[in-house]
Amino acid sequence: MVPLTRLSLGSGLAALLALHAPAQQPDARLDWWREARFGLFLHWGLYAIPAGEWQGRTDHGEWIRDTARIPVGEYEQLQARWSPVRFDADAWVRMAKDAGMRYVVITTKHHDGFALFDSRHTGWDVMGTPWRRDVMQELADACRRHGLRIGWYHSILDWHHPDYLPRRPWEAGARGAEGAEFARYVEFLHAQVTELLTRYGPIGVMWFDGEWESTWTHAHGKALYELCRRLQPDVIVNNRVDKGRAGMAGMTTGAEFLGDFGTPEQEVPATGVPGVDWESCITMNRHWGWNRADTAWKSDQELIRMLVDIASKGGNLLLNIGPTAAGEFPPESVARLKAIGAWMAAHGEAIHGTTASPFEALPFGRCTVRTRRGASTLYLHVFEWPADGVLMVPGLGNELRGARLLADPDRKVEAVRAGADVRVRIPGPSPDPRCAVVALELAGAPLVYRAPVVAAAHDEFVDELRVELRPGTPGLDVRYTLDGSEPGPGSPRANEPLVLRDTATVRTRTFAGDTARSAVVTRTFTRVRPWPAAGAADTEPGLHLRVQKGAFARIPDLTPLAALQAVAAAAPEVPATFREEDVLHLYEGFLAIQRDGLHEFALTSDDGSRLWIDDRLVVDHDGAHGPQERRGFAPLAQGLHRVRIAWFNRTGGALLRVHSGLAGAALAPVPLEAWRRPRSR
Ligand code: FHN
Repeated sequence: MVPLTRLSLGSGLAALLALHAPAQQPDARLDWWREARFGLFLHWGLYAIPAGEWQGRTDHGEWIRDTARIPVGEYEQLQARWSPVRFDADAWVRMAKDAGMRYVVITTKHHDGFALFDSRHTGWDVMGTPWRRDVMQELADACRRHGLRIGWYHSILDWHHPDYLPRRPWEAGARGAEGAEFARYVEFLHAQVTELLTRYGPIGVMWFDGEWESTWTHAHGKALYELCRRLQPDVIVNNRVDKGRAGMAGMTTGAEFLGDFGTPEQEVPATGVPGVDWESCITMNRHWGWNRADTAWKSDQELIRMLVDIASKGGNLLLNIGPTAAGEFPPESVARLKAIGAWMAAHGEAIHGTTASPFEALPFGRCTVRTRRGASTLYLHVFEWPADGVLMVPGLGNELRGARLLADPDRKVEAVRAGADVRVRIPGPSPDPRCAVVALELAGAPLVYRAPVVAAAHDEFVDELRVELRPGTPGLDVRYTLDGSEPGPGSPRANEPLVLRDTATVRTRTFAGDTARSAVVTRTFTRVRPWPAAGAADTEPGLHLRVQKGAFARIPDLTPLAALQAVAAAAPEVPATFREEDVLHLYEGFLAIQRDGLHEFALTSDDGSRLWIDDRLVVDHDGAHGPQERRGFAPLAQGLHRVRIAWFNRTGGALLRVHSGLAGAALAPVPLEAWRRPRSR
């Protein structure tokens, strides 16, 4: 039996109470948008004419004026070539509607500044082309004919307007900023937004972008948000109007920033956030604007599962198409819209008007929910069809009222209670391997007893480990066993955290009295021996550093660096003033560990980095990325341990920092005196 010591539960209870703090009332203005769940994003403009190609390179997109460094005068010549003779707004909107999309967001103006609408504030617009048609007017009218909402993508950033600052670095000389006044650009921006919100009828969404440059401030964002809401009080405005977006993860970082929804880009958040509205914008291939050479198309299965995953987390999917210069959707995009539409024809009720899953995770796929007075429907989205035809729905407490297969309503589906869970049996093959959906009819709103939370610093420990067992649903008892047997009503209650001093398998579930209410959670914690310290060595403070120039995308084979002359370094870090690009650092020496234990290490770097201790890879944070942290663990005995840290910086920002601490404790910078190198003779 494992000796146990009991500790107080104060902090755990506080955390549970915070878990269920009341969310602020959702803004009914977004109700249509939440119900929609699915929209079409369109990136269209002059950049469709070169179709991604310029002077032999074929990887450009809507940024081509910048990535191909096209002087503004040369880029302006595209205006005379704009003639999308096959543009048909009705055809576009019908394809979107048939795909199950409920709204369309189109680029009124991208970063190149070219307006796809008739703007009275510039000649750099579609009326200055031989084609002379207002795309926004035609698309807005078509959307209204087909019952879809229309939204405007509008770039704050503008590489054409003489008053926009800053200039692109590569053209700052040729296109000087003398006389440029950003305030005057802001007036122009407001004037065009006013045109877009006063001349085209009710607009569903203002989708701003290009807010990241330093000239755009929170004050500008606030004024622009207020302008939009003053002109159309019901319009929804994304969070890129202001300065609060957390990079490509897209969520808003603080309550002081404006914007009605978060905007993850090319990614789907790991989980939804109750009470937070968000929409992931995703391309069908790799480019937003049309690129003829881009054949990296996502499959319709990938796109359907992405839509399901997003809806199961309470978000929206804004799926992008880059129409061609002729005014057509690429055939690959059309095919994917049709495939998604065929799936939505049978499964749309499991997406539109649904809310997020009440489960933390489901082994077979995802779940969305539709609630109504006194009843609800769980839509079980099955990605992995079970060979035995059985789906287990964990911890579902509701009375069952029926079950059906959306794609094959005549097929027999049996749903029965199995203790704390519900067992759904659907003999035979999946009716849609991309994603089959079982609708489970329930009495009342979903009642899901979440499995207990098993909180511990790590799955391994050196001397002892604190393990906290918390009910996933407040108010239930948590019972557990430590010998691998199934917890029952007579098993010990986890009223306080456990302290393990030997390897143990914890199995736990929640109970209401003697009735099991949740699934069983099983986790094994292993006591390990610490890695032995190196023998006594004559060392001095600091590390050896070897430096190699080169453009790295990943950490290379480090063997060749041994031939390089080492210099002294106080620690594996770079100063905030560090600006060197295309460089690799290799730090080597010892790390002095003060006491036996499971130690945790955090590497924060821009770009990639790796940490080895005693030649074992402890943190792998390789790859080209921005300033991000990654952690790892190592069981270490007191004494000196060999250490190596490799880090490279490509271009732009540079950052390297190492924090450490005993697992479960707060991490702190490694003390300088802990870095040791062999004493130089
Ligand atoms: O720079 C733009 C990019 O061209 C594209 O419009 C995406 C889609 O939202 N947004 C910006 C990149 O984050």
